Amino acid sequence: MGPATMLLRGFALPYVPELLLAITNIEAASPFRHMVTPGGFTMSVALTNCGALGWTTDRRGYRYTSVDPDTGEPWPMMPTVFARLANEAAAAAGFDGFTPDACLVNRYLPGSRLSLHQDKNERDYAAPIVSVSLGMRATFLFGGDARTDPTVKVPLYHGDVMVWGGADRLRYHGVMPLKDEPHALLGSQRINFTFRKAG
Ligand code: MD3
Ligand code: FE
Repeated sequence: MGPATMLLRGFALPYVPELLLAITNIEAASPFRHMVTPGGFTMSVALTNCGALGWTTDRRGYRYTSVDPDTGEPWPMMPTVFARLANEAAAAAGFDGFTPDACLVNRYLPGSRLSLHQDKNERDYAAPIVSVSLGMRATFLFGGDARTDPTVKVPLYHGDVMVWGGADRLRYHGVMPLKDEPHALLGSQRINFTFRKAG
């Protein structure tokens, strides 16, 4: 894929029960919502966050905040099992000492997609990004450093973990519209956790 990208198939499988329990608690405090981009489009992916910082977007722009703008309360704490999974996956990919302060949780339903973008609202690009996929299969699009660079398609399955860092950290990426192929455990949805060092 890329020189500093590692796909760890099934790495999160032992953590799934704890991850699903944690998600229930997170969404009870900070529900999934469809945010609006600066361009005025409502995202088809629903999202929430846990950790000290959470990613948000509205008409004013993209940013990280310590308070959930919908509830006025801090984002729910990052469960210790989340931080441990992210740290162990990063280490397995060659990034020792990864301590995420933000976890963006994306929920995809059939038809949800994420158009090509870069993740560049984080302060420190030296830290990797760790992403965990649960539920339905998605087709991930991995591009280059320019929006017009060609993309490769990579299927992501329940339990897969991807780690991006170094030279690949600012590559364009996205997710194709989700097909409805119900998953045995999660049904017609896909949940993605993306761990970052944002602050
Ligand atoms: C590749 N999420 O939340 S995995 C995102 O599956 C996001 O929900 C996708 O893109 C998803 O921003 C893709 C995460 C990911 C995150 C950062 C990256 C992939 C990346 C940075 C560089 C290259
Ligand atoms: Fe992204």
